[in-house]
Amino acid sequence: MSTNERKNKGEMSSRKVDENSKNRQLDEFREDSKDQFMTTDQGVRVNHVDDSLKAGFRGPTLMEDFLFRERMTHFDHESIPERVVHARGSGAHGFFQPYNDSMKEFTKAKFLTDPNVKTPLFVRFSTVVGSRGSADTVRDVRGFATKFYTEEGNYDLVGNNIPVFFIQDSIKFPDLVHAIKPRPDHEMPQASAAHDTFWDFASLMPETTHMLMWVLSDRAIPRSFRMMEGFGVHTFRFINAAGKARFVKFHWRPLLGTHSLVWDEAQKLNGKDPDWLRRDLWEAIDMGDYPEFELAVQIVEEEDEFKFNFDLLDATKIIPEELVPLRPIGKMTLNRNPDNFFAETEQVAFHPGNLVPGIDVTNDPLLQGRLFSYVDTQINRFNSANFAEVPINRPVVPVHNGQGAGFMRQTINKGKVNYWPNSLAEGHPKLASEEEGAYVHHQEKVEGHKVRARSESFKDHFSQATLFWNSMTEPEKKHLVEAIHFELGKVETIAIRERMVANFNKVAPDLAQRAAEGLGIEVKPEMATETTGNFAKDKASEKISEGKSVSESPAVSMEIGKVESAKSRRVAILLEDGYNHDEVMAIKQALQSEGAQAKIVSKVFKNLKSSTGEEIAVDKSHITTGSIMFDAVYVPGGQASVEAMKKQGDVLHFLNEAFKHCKAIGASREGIDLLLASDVAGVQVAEEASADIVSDKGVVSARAAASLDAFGASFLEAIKKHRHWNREEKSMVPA
Ligand code: HDE
Repeated sequence: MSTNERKNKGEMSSRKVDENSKNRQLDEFREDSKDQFMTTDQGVRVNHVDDSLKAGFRGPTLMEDFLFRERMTHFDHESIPERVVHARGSGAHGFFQPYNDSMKEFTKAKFLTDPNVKTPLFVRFSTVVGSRGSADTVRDVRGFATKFYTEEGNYDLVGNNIPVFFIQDSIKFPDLVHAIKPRPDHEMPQASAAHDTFWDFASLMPETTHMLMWVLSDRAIPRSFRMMEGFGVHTFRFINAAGKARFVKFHWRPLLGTHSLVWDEAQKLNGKDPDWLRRDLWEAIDMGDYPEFELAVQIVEEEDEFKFNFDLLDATKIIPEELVPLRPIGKMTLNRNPDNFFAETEQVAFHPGNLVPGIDVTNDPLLQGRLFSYVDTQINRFNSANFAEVPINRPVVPVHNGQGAGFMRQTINKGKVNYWPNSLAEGHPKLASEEEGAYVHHQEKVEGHKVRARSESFKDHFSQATLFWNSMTEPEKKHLVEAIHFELGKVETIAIRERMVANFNKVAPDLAQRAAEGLGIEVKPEMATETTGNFAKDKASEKISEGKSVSESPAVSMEIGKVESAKSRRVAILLEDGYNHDEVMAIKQALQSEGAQAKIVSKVFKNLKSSTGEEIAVDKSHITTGSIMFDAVYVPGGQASVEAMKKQGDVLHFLNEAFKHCKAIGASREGIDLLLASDVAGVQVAEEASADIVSDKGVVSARAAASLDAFGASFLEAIKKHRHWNREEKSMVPA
């Protein structure tokens, strides 16, 4: 057996992948300085790094100071260009495991069909518009990109938390991004669409309307990366072992449910903790609250391509789940934080064209453009085609080809042959057949004239925007209208506001009316923009006109069918000296038993003394935190504690703000007096001395507290609901 044959034989068996394959591979590149001497990059030990080498104590620095030069050169070159979009991101490692082999019927992708395989993966969540140092909780689409290190090579699912996109053809992407990014003259505003240029573009491009509805909804201000859905957006293809192809849409569903912040809270968090989402992800994984997402797909037979009243290749459309239900495939668990932000989260390079056998692309013109853009952009970021060799990007299976040169090449390819065909290396590396795992593109008949145009089947830009609006609950509609008031209220050019409202009028007259009311303008339907694009009637457009649709899609609402869970929710317990220890302990335990986190919040950091002499440590002082950093708040009894807090503006503000943001509030015994001293209004509380548990609009109180267990259970029920929007109907308290 020749060396090559031996090597290849070994490699065939080394294509087996397990949950830890990537971690083991990364281990080869990890550096741990514990118990080590400091060295230069050349491995020479260093004795002093506080002074440069000088001619005399006060003399000039010498050119020969290799230590100084090395440190400074390294520092000067420490950054790479940030991503042109999705610059701000947070990463995590994890694995994916199918529930069963039910997908075998549809795809030959092994990592989706073998329930015994745990495929390692890396996820990067991101915002789109802001630069790398921008705040997390801005109103924006979130990126949700997953790199699966499968035994058949890397597969990237580069999705977003919104299932549609702004535009239909990727040639418009540079215009879209220019319009939404800060203005070219003064580079403002950062990380926000609320400015004239974005809405100018949007108002002239009606194809953006459906996506705008999602971006104006609470989906664009997620409570946590762990609580948002993910979507592949485009229609892709599944190919099974027999070569049969079907259309497929990918969905990630968070097991904690899909939940959002409120806008006032999101804006305040930008100041109080601009790393809110990043920190939330990091801390959850650090504490063992591993984020979990279910992967599900919608599958459409090829012969049903024109069964709907929209084009499956149009990325501004969803397939309503009511028409094609989701089929669960398996679960992703994120269980490890990166070791090094730059090496992993910054250097990870995704590409929708990283495909494995069993998954293929479609002719969606938005996807087609992406297939070019991602590699191109990596070359700008890495200045080399060798970015796939960076540890986080390497597949866990062997790589062999003749592509051996370029900046920063790591692999040392042996031998004189780097071309194919060859006889000098006995035809190695050899080509694989489809049976041996080669990627073979799905054969699709394509014919047509060379045209710079779109099918008329892409022409309808409003029906699904209307579907979205019709599927919202009233609180969701209210938030969406308020988002319009904010976003368009920041637009100074009145004609842009008017054009947008006229476009909204095509979505739903009541939406336009409500939007106009907050903007001081009138609905002028004649200002609506005509659909742009060069459309042509073709077979597809004739066929889809008869296709199926729905008038409502409850699945797009975040409120209907909401997952209710207290898991990993953060609850503030407001205390001062003299608090009731039994109550605090009982509620803390009740919260923890359902996976919620309780934190003691007080004026200053110290050990607080209870009315019965016990002590408890303060986790957060008021100056370092705020209600916006919690999901719920609890005020236990204890006369002295409550009396002290009544005099603190911070405490009253905390309660008022939590109330305004519709969060669960719990109060027992004298704790209720603090509620009564605050601006919490329009809800029933247990005022009477004998009152047992009163639960109204998420405010749970118990004066007699006959059973702390029952009180804890009621409070938890309120927390699980996430928000109590019915409170919003009442006049609001200042926060
Ligand atoms: Fe991207 N997009 N995109 N995009 N995209 C990038 O690639 C692009 C689109 C998405 O965490 C860039 O590596 C074009 C849709 C995510 O590293 C760039 C078009 C969807 C990420 C690029 C789109 C996405 C990117 C910038 C229109 C959801 C972050 C840096 C045709 C399905 C990945 C980079 C990460 C990043 C191009 C539209 C998702 C420039 C041309 C639709 C999650 O290549």
